[in-house]
Amino acid sequence: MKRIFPHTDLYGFTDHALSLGRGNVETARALLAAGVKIIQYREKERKMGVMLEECLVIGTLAREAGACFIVNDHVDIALLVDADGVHVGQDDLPARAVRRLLGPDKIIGVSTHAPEQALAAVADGADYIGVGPIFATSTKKDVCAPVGLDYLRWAAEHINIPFTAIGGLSPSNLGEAARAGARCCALISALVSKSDIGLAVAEARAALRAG
Ligand code: 3NM
Repeated sequence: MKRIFPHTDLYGFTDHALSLGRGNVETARALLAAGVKIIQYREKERKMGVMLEECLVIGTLAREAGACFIVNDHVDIALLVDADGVHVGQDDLPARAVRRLLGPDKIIGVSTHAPEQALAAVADGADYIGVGPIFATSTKKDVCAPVGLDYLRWAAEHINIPFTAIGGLSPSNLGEAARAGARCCALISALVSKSDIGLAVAEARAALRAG
């Protein structure tokens, strides 16, 4: 069955190191309970066996909640847990290669930081792209300097597949992102580093609506 990137306002993530001691399953549960409809499992430092176990559980929770589950980088884990898709960065496996492994039905997302990368991702068969980092972030270690709202405006005008704004987004600037054309916004620290994830999701949604 073809998996579809959901029409939704917020894209949530796991990030164990930023989650105030919560486990990734607990974080995912809280995001899903708050009505987040797409979650990406993104872990850079965990053992593969642990990631597989966590993804099995989170994938099941997401399915039960009617949410989409994406695995960062690890095509093998995504296949093993029947995730909805995989997200890759510019230095990971190219989307075309990932497609050969995943087949036609799963979602492939690609991080992009400039118009050429966005156009290349679309040409390579990405189902959605990340557009960022819009603002400064310390969550992604090897990313370029913030690209600002100009690239977001460009994407809103020129990209005809779903895209999600990402990087340094929080309730204080989501209105600006929305006015620049973001319909879906991805937040990591502004959700997982809050003691009450449900409240953080509600505040982010309110800021997006106000924008
Ligand atoms: N990708 P926070 S920025 C995972 O620009 C990621 O591609 C980015 O985390 C990109 O919401 C980023 O805590 C980190 O700033 C976003």
